[in-house]
Amino acid sequence: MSRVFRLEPSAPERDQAKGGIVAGYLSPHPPHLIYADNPPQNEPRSTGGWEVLRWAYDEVRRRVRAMKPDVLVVHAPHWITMVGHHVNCVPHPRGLSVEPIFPNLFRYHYDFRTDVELAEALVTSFENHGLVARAMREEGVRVDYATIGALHMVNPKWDIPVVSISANNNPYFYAEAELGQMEVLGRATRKAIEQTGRRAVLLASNSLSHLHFDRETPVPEDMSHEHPYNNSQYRADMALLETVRTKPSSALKTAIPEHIAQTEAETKSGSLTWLLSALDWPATTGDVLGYGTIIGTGNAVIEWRCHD
Ligand code: 2X7
Ligand code: FE2
Repeated sequence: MSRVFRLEPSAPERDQAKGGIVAGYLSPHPPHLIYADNPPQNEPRSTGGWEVLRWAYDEVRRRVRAMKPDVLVVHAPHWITMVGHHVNCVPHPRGLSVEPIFPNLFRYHYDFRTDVELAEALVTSFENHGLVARAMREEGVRVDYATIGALHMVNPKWDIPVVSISANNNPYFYAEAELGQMEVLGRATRKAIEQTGRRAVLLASNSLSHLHFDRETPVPEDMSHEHPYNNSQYRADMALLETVRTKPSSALKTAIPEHIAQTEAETKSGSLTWLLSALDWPATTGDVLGYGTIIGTGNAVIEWRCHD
């Protein structure tokens, strides 16, 4: 019987073996997307809607599957913690997640696995970087719809382990756009991922312009009523996306706070800044896979790849 000895791993094997962040996505979570997707986990049924954004997510699904990551790490603005940054360390979260404003659209039965080793490493790394951090170990704490929304849209099979990080709520209350701490949180995230040798894909679960209509149409997915909240919100989103598409990501260090000031964007919760900092502000442009409004809010699906 012949035996084959290979001294050097092939290039793809080398890439697979090496830990680190592989890619990051701006992955917005409005409940309408899951409602329109009609997965078996969600109770309400729809006739579709918001297709362009959902096609963008189809492309993300293809790309992420091809990357074969060990873990998806998500930062989500609707898991709000008033003190510090919490990391979900529950090994097997299961339950029903309900969107409080749109329970007619989102009643989602979730059941997934946490990468507990990485989750705990994140808590330690956050503390080592001078941040207040907590491991959340309470079984049965309901997982918020922004965490579920991004994760479902990127991986509806839920066959990749997850780590989810809360949004410390202080930026909403105390500052114009106090994003400095999110830079530190991103660096600390990168360090923990490298130390644990994980190949990770990161998800920033944020909409862009965030004003939404206060009346729902009788058929929520009636796209003849869907449009930007107003032209200035739309123009500000386009200005931000133009920067994403044409400039190295470091240009977003000033563009994101400017956009927040113009639109009260959901990125004020810090998810996008956390993502780009974790990726070490790549010198590349972002790949805008789709943009669309949802009950007037602006939403973009964007990929940044990591090249080493
Ligand atoms: O959480 C959201 C959102 N970010 C945008 C639109 C509608 C509902 O929920
Ligand atoms: Fe939201």
